[in-house]
Amino acid sequence: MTTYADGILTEEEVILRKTVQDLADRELAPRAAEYDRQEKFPWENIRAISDLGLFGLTIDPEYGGSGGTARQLAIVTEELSRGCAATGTIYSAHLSLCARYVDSFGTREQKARYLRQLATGSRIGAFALTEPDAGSDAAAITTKVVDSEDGFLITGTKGFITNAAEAHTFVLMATRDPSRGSKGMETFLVERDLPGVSITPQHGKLGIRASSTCEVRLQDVPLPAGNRIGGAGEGFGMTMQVLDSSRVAIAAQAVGIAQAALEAAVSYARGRSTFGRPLSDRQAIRWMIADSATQVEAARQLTYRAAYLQDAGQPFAAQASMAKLFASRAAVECADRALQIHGGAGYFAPTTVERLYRDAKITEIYEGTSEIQRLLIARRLLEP
Ligand code: COS
Repeated sequence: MTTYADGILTEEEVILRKTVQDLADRELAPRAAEYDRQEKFPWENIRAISDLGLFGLTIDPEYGGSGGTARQLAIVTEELSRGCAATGTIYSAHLSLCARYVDSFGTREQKARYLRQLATGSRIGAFALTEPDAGSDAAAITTKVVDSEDGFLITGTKGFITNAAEAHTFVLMATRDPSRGSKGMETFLVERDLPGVSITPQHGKLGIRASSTCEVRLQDVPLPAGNRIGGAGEGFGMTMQVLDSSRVAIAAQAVGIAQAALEAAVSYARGRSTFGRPLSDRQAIRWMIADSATQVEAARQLTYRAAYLQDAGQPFAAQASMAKLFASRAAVECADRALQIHGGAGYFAPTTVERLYRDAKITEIYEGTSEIQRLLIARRLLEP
């Protein structure tokens, strides 16, 4: 049933999408309910993604990646998320936050040391910015870095860190001096087995339950001098740039969830009869499906547009925010309509629509809430 904008994709992109679509239908979607129920990290999915070489999709070929584009990343993230949104989250934190950071701003030595294993998926990556008292206000972090004899010592607490329970490589932000706000921020590569690192899973998420989310505590964690990415005071700008590009991937994740909801709605409407006629004959149901299909298509085009600008080396941050803002709302509304069409049958687990309804919400929250996206879009217009 899938109706994608084939006209604007290259032949290579159509093949890529078909490959990941098959993986999602064959492996990810059938396993999604059980992983969700058990809150279990989907290692089988991780291996399957690794076997296809997708963990290195956008990583520089010099370091074992495929050098793919932002649009290819959007295509893959959408399809993975259509099958299993939690897997889309894991993939995105690994590739579009952690690996992208090292790829964009790391030294040759850092890239050689970390990117190869990230590209194969033999090591999972995480991105540790958020803290209990610093979410939307990213410059308010208090995790502290001080110089040591041969490098740095880091102390503080990070919260809501995706992949932390399984990750080896953390891109982590700390501050020299919290009173300096964005100007004090620095970025580090932290390995999980360093002394002073402790990781505590945070259970009970509404959705994307197969992805792990953890608190990461650091107590005088020693880092060699070579583990800082960029210079003193450069952390905030680099982090904002990585978030700009990763928001395109989250928009794509939302498109995948919305598409899955649309497909579930169509399938149920065709198969279910009430008052002697299929649901799909009812105008009320048709309008819901038409609205969802239109939102999915518009969200996908906004996402492709942001990715296109990124790939063309043009400013794309506002378009990334628009894509995330619109696509995340589309995911929530499409999941809501799909559940409404299913009625009571969709209100119980394990049904796809019940899971999608829960999974969709996070896309309006993480990597910048919808309120932060609006703030960023308005800033571009009002404070050029
Ligand atoms: N690219 C490059 N540099 C950027 C930038 C970007 N996208 N955005 C900001 N900067 C620079 C600014 O140019 C400014 O530099 P100067 O001090 O040299 O002028 C500096 O960074 C501070 O920027 P700003 O004043 O905009 O910072 P604010 O604290 O006002 O606002 C927002 C920052 C709200 C945009 C930021 O905190 C944000 O994105 N929050 C959401 C965080 C988020 O997504 N968290 C989720 C984490 S992952 S689940």
